[in-house]
Amino acid sequence: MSRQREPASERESDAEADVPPDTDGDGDDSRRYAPVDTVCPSCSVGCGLRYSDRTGGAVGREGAPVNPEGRLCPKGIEAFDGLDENRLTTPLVREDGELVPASWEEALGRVERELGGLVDAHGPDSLAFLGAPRCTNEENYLFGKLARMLGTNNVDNRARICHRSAVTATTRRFGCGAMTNTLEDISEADAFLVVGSNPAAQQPIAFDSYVRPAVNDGATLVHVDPRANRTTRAADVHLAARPGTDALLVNLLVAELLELDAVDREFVEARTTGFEAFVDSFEAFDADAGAERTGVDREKIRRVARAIGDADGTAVIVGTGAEAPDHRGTETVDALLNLLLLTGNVGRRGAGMNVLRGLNNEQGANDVGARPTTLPGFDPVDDSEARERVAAEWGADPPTDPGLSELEAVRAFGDDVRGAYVLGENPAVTRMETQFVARKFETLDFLVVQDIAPSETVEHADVVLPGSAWAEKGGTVTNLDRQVQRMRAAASPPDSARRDIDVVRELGQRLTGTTFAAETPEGVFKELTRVNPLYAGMSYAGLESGSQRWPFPEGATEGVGVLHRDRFMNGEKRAPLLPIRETDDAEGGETDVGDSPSGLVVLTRTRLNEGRSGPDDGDAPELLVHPDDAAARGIRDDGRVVLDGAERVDAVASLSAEVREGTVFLDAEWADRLLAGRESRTVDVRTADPNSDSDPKSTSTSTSD
Ligand SMILES: Nc1nc2c(c(=O)[nH]1)N[C@H]1C(S)=C(S)[C@@H](COP(=O)(O)OP(=O)(O)OC[C@H]3O[C@@H](n4cnc5c(=O)[nH]c(N)nc54)[C@H](O)[C@@H]3O)O[C@H]1N2
Ligand SMILES: Nc1nc2c(c(=O)[nH]1)N[C@H]1C(S)=C(S)[C@@H](COP(=O)(O)OP(=O)(O)OC[C@H]3O[C@@H](n4cnc5c(=O)[nH]c(N)nc54)[C@H](O)[C@@H]3O)O[C@H]1N2
Ligand code: SF4
Ligand SMILES: [Mo]
Repeated sequence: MSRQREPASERESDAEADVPPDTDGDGDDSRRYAPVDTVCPSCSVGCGLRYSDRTGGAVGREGAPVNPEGRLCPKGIEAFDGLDENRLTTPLVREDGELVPASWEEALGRVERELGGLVDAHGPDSLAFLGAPRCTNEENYLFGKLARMLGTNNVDNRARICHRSAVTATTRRFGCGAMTNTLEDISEADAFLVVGSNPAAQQPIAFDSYVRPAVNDGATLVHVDPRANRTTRAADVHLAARPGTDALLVNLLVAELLELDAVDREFVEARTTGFEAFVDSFEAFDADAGAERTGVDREKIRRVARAIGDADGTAVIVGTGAEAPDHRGTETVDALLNLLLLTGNVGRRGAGMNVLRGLNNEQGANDVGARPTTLPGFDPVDDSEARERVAAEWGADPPTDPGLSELEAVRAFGDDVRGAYVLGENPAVTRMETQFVARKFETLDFLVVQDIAPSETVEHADVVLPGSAWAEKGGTVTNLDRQVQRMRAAASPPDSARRDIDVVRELGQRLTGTTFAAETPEGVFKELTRVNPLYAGMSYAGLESGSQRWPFPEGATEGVGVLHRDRFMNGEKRAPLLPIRETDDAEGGETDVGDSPSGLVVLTRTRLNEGRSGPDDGDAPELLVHPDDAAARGIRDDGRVVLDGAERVDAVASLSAEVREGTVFLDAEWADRLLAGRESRTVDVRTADPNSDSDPKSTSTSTSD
């Protein structure tokens, strides 16, 4: 599929507003934003918004694709707040160990020399490109193109980590890891099975506009989470399974569904393989023992199975809590896919596997190829047709061997990887051991970081390039249900900061010696539609007043809502049902609980980027403890406690039945310190109160679900 390049004269202007600070000259130097139609940068839901002079903040846009009523959550309303604070406004280069201001020419020249020098001396795989789920499709596309034109597939983005199991398992079985359905159609579900996800708090407009109304209309909401939270409050049933037993819990549901004969035979016949072996694998399944291990009453599990059996459509929603703590297993999601296939809840409205992604352009960064194993459009890096497609466009063959993932790349710093280009992410903060990561960054020969604000990663940089915040750039972003929308610049970057896309383009030109990229985001998007078949039929004109959803083939008038309708995205008619021994963690699996007599499983939530407070604040964090666990340890409400994990953390106890017994909840900044580099989430928890009278015998066996 080769199409003519657009003649230069036909390149549309992007109509991007360049709004200088203090346009009205009233001496108030707080920045003004143009009221252009753009997209909320704060989560993957992708609500439409614009700046309002009246409110001095963001307001929703009526008729926007995701939030047509113009609703925004508090985080969206604050999207423009603080954009000027703490900005990087001039390039920095390291001189005698210190980062000092430099000209763009000096900074870019150094990046060109250093990265180019590493390629010459050690080959292109000595470089890693890390970025950027907060940046646009166009920026991520060019970032991946730069890596590959230089000869390496070492390009990744770290938002892949937060939904790794879900995306991996769904891709393996259905050929595509994206949300199988759309927000709009899942509102037709009769049952929602929400596992390890708190959408009422984390994707509030999606939840309030598409899930809550269905529940108010009578759909059953089942929340599987060891901690009760905002989503639980809207739920009909809360299954607080012990951490580590989610797959077992889902298998218990499947066993009940088999017993109820709630199998969609027609679907199973037409669209699955392995049914007999699947059923056989449940023969020796001991449901009573299983229920016991999950800590959930079997009758409650039966009730949920009946609701799913009776439902016309069941939609599964998963979040970061469904991820394997070791970032490797896929048991929970595989068990959920079995449940969906068995009940015929795939390829139709009001159903499906709905992975609610996190950051605003997490989906898009992956779609356009900021991944070590796939080219734009998810074709493997060794797929000959996809390779030809990009080679025709780039004038260079992409490398065939898969690259390193972000975690692998960081581990290889100082060894195989000598230089890195980090765009809009902060990989120095990870769940790996902090000192280890810091040491790794220091072993790099050269690190360039393009960011808008100082960060832990910037501290290690040799060159810092000040980029543009979301409100200062144009381009497209792709939301959690595959809708591509236009982000429009409402201001220009402050001082000598530059638009991210311009910086990547210039480095591309310098390092590849080619024109590298079109001059406008629109030109780059046009190129992207030629290399990514999922975006083939899209255009800025088509996106003008709304969204276009992938897959959007060339010549189509609209995108596809429900995936896998007649065939799975891998071209197969059928997907495998996986026998229980491949998904079950009942044997040999761990519940985490009981590793040590005083051990409790630490639950946390995604590190919130708003109001980031941390261990430096001096205040001890709050630890939610179940009253029974507290009694067993002599821990009092408001009493001081000590947690011994990778590091020691001192906290103040708050007794609450919100957490199930055997677990405690702690905010991520502290949980990270406890769990850094460990595979187990279990830590010792003890009172720091010298007068406490611990009575281990008072532990009760009741559960909080
Ligand atoms: N306001 C705000 N919204 C955000 C973000 C933000 O920073 N602020 N971040 C965005 C990002 S990047 C992401 S990835 C998403 C995250 O969205 P979610 O994944 O919905 O967010 P979490 O609060 O981390 O919820 C995970 C849930 O899993 C539960 N959990 C923990 N362990 C287990 C377990 O073993 N089994 C089960 N069943 N549940 C478990 C936790 O108790 C918690 O309720 O949110 C996005 N939305
Ligand atoms: N320890 C620990 N690690 C985690 C998590 C956790 O809870 N704890 N959460 C995980 C999850 S769910 C996620 S999604 C990831 C998030 O991982 P990151 O995306 O690395 O997280 P942030 O801290 O938001 O870092 C984003 C960086 O990009 C910069 N930035 C923002 N917008 C732009 C832009 O438009 N252009 C440029 N050039 N820079 C920009 C910000 O200033 C910031 O330094 O972290 C994962 N890792
Ligand atoms: S739900 Fe997400 S996209 Fe919508 S306003 Fe809130 S933070 Fe922004
Ligand atoms: Mo995330």
